[in-house]
Amino acid sequence: MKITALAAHTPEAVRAVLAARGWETQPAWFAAVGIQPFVALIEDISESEREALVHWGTKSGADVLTGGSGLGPGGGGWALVAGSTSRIAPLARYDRVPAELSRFAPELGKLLAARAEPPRSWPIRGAELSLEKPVIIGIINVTPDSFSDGGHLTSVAAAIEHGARLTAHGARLLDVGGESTRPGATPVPPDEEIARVVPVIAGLIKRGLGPVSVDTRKAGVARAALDAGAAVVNDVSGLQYDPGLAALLARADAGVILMHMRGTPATMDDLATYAHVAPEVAAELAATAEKAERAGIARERSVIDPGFGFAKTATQNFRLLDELATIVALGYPVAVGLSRKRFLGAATGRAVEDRDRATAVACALAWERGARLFRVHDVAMTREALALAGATTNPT
Ligand code: PMM
Repeated sequence: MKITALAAHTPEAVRAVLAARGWETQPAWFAAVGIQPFVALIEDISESEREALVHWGTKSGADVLTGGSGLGPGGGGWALVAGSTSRIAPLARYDRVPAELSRFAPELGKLLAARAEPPRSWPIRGAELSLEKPVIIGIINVTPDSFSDGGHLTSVAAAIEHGARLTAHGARLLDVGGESTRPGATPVPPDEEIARVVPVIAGLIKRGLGPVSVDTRKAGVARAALDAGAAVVNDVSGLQYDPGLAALLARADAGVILMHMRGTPATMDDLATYAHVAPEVAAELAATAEKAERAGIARERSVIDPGFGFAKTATQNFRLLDELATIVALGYPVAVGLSRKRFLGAATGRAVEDRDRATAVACALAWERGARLFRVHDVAMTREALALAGATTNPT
């Protein structure tokens, strides 16, 4: 006799064992995915729903832990349901569960579907970016502090040259930003922001570089950038800053990055208050993505981003990176902006200009947890880290 404990953090080990023993590709894959653990926290439920869940768990072999008052409008109780995905799956079917539990089916169904069929590509204006391989987004910041040593024309030329370098290093999208969103930064008037980003976007497109994304919270700037040829709008405010942006994006065919933050760069540091950061960021991002869809932005055009460093302490950023799967579970492609951020310095003791190695490692960890898009300054180093991460987690 021989007993081996298999790697269970992905379906791959189980799939390989079954395939080696003659299973067809599809059934081997489905069985392996079914064995993957699924853990769901269900909140605001009633006393009778809690009891029904405990009873269901006993019968179906799932672990169910419950607590809370069971009082209040939504119920106030909670349950943690855990087990292999195939054991939990019947809970997402009206016809397979007692009537008291049918309220959970639609939401659980969405989560299970997202896990079974994660998005494989991202339609942006004029292109479709495959997510089977990491998408590295190269940062081109055209804020004055980035180009303090040059006049305006030199700045534009330097920014375009920089874009050419990032592309040569493997960037699949170039993100042009004209307003600093660092903690405490003051807003830039729209005309000034347009004057900074539009010549660079137009110049990149003219050189055949891109696709190009514009990093802005403002509808006016987004409109000017789209007119200049941008294919993506990256909104760090997640549609909170400018009420006109959602309607503009609904009319355009651009890709959209919806980032999580609370407040504005001026106020966000005081809003880093979470009981449990990943589920709270996930809930707030889900609300943002629904708002986008209600405004008429096609669901498949939205990418979500948990907003590392925005209204989060260093400890919260570490928790969020570790629990990134909670964000990925929402079913949208996930982008991460980890590059050179303060919390990387907190872990490594390195100054901002010496954080590219930490950035590359953090991106590899994020890939392993399901992120697919990576916004970075040093594209070459991150590409190397992600090439390794991709080769390890995507066996061919
Ligand atoms: N971070 C910054 C700016 N834009 N956009 C997205 N989508 N995600 C981010 O994390 C993000 C962003 C701030 O970083 P920088 O000042 O180094 O560009």
